[in-house]
Amino acid sequence: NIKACLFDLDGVIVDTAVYHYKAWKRLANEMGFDFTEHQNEQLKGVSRMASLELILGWGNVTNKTEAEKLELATRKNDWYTEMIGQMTPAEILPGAREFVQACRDAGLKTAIGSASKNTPTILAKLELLPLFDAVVDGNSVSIPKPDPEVFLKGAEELNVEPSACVVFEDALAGIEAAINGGMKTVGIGSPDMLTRADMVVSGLDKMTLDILDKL
Ligand code: B16
Ligand code: MG
Repeated sequence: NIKACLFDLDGVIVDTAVYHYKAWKRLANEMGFDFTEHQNEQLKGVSRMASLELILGWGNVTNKTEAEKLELATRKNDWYTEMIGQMTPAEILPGAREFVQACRDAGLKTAIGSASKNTPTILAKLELLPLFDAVVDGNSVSIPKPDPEVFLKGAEELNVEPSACVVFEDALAGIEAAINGGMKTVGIGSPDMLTRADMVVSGLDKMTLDILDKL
């Protein structure tokens, strides 16, 4: 029986992908190349430095030292944090607050499991911090999804065994991380992409507590 719900942040609770895209695009443009919104899809759930590596590859940029890469990632993050600093609770994705609250009202534990180091800022801006019993993010996790570390840490902080946890994820690597951790999965997005999830819904506005019983 389900005792806890663990939520990915970007793509599940809020759509920060548009801000990531704007900031990465600005960085790429400064280096003299561009990439598409379709390519940007591949960056979802991927850590900051791994995202940079992918983008440099798309621009055939091969001459950057590690120090230069750090500088590039920092520059992108400065633009990104400027944008997320303007976010308001109006940007919470449809049904997200309501579903998390419904979980809590039903006595389930709730946690965030995100790759983003900006998670605390985003949750504060969205005024969602009180809705989560635990927050595990890019600041406390060293191995990226599809490694289960982020969700296993969440389950541990909630004191719930992995088999009693459901993970809500929009990225395939995140679904795989949850499966690798022995958890149930709900994909947020399209069933064509999230083929390994136990079930897929288009958004948390389509979730109800009784669906959880059927997992
Ligand atoms: P940051 P999630 C991920 O968040 C994003 O999907 C991904 O695009 C981003 O690169 C990553 O966080 C790291 O973000 O630069 O803020 O540390 O989907 O795991 O909530
Ligand atoms: Mg995500």
